[in-house]
Amino acid sequence: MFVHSADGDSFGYDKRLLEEQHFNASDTDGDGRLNLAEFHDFLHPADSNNPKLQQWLCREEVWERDTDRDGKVSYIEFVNGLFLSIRSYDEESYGYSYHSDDSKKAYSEFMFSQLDKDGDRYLSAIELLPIIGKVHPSWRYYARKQAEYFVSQAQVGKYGRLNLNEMIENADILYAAIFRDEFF
Ligand SMILES: [Ca+2]
Ligand SMILES: [Ca+2]
Ligand SMILES: [Ca+2]
Repeated sequence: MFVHSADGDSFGYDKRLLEEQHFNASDTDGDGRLNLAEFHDFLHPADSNNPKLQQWLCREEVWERDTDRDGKVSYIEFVNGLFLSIRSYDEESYGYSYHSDDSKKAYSEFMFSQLDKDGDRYLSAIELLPIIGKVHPSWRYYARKQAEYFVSQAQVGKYGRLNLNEMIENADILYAAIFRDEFF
């Protein structure tokens, strides 16, 4: 249960406060400094198993998506931002796609109502926890996308594997896959 402050903002929307929370969530032993493991988590919160960092990612997500700055994510803010991220993740990961605008709308409304656990028609940070992994996919997701891209472009690895010669022969495509902006 999260305590709401007087202005209805349960997490704080000051960017500086958010940065402080990022640091504190990463500092698991609470000594005010980040050791190597904590610093790694700080830089890559989506790859961390630290529940405080997962919660922090949700707070940051609300901050990013809350365009009218009322501290919560409305259905409109959800559809125009988060839903698009989740959709592209589902389409790429599961080949799931939508056949009409009506089915998109129905699915977005369904997903919103599933996430809105307290039924207030807004999404709070804690309500984003179930989908935060899709919004911020881990490095494993990007690594798989890079590998798929390389294999599709190089048209090698007949048996689903690459040998060293194929990698060397297609080095330009390999580096293009690694440095393509769309993966990051
Ligand atoms: Ca520490
Ligand atoms: Ca809002
Ligand atoms: Ca809610």
